[in-house]
Amino acid sequence: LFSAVEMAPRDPILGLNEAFNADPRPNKVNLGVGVYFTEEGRIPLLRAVVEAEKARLEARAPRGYLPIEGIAAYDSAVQKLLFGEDSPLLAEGRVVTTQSLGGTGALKTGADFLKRLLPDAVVAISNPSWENHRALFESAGFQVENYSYYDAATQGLNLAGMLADLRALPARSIVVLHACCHNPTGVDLSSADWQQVLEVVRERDHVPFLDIAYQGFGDGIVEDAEAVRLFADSGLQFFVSSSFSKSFSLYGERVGALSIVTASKEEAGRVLSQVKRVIRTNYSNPPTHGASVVAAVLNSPELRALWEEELGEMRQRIKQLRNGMVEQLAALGAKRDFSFVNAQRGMFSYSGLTGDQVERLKNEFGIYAVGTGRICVAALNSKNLEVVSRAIVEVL
Ligand code: PLP
Ligand code: TYF
Repeated sequence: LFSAVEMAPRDPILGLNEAFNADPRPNKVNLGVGVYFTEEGRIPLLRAVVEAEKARLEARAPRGYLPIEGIAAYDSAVQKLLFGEDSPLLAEGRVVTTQSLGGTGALKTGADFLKRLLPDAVVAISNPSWENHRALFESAGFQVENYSYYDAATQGLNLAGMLADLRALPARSIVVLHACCHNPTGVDLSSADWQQVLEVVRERDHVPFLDIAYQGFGDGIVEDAEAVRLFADSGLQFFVSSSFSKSFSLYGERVGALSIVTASKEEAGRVLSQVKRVIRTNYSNPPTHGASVVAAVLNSPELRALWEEELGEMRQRIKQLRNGMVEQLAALGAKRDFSFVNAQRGMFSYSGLTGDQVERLKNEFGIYAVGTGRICVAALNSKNLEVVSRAIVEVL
């Protein structure tokens, strides 16, 4: 049965973790996977999460099956976070939200539903994008293409190329957009850029699929939802996949959501029934713990305030680390100006390091980064910042 099974390639990012864990060098540094680490190098357990978990344990909450679409209080809290408390779309009942297995699960459920709706559509993702975007949509049966995004010459956005590529796609293509904190580049669109993208999407009748996995890591919870709000105001129908893996530091609990903006409450009912069918045939219904914790935090004024404070601390600390890296590299006489790192948003920086340089960082210094030169700034700390900066200067 298995004699002809070929070895599948490793996930380029998760595979790095395995190599890192097997590395015996004590001063090794993992800048590969997108995870936020504290100053002590640990994945934080947020105080708001601890409080909510304590209450949940004390209540001896039963673990029955959830509804297929998940916890109602969770789904509505997600909607408010994405679209805003006063969103007319929510008041009109036009948004369908289902709890999902992380942001990845939301993308897959959305992709499977879209395959039923638009079986021949082309999916377009940014060049570059999170590796799993292509794999997820291909595994749902779509042809996946790239649209221009990153401009290596300016270390910024290639807006003209992006708009031209979106225009050149077949009408009614599915366009996957990183709503904030672009993975892997850290390069985001300005408000004016978003407006232009929206106009092309409208003109070409494309189906926008906004992926927001880092809300609150860029400029703030509301600020980072700007693209979602802009599309919400546009009258278009669109998809949003969202994740609490990073913003609640709940990576392993798999807490995310798929939201679909429809034209009417009646349409929303029909769409929900079909999304539930996709979920039922994949995993039946979602897990209880992570989403009940997130719902408890978002729906309690005290815990919500505590979470916003903790998220704000993570966001500010990443900005300090970006600046720390820029300053260290300059102080060490790096041959290149790294100030672009300060303009990037979220966990990642496309550092401009080549594959060979990344390989040397690993072999000579035990510093792990993605082969594309992506580094996770949120894995730096005051202890490893200088070591990493020295090594970068060394390999440049
Ligand atoms: N989308 C993007 C752009 C991401 O970077 C990630 C990272 O993990 C995800 C989706 C998936 O999120 P999750 O880990 O919640 O599945
Ligand atoms: O890009 C990252 O590092 C995160 C984590 O298959 C991740 O988004 C990476 C690869 C993967 C799943 C999650």
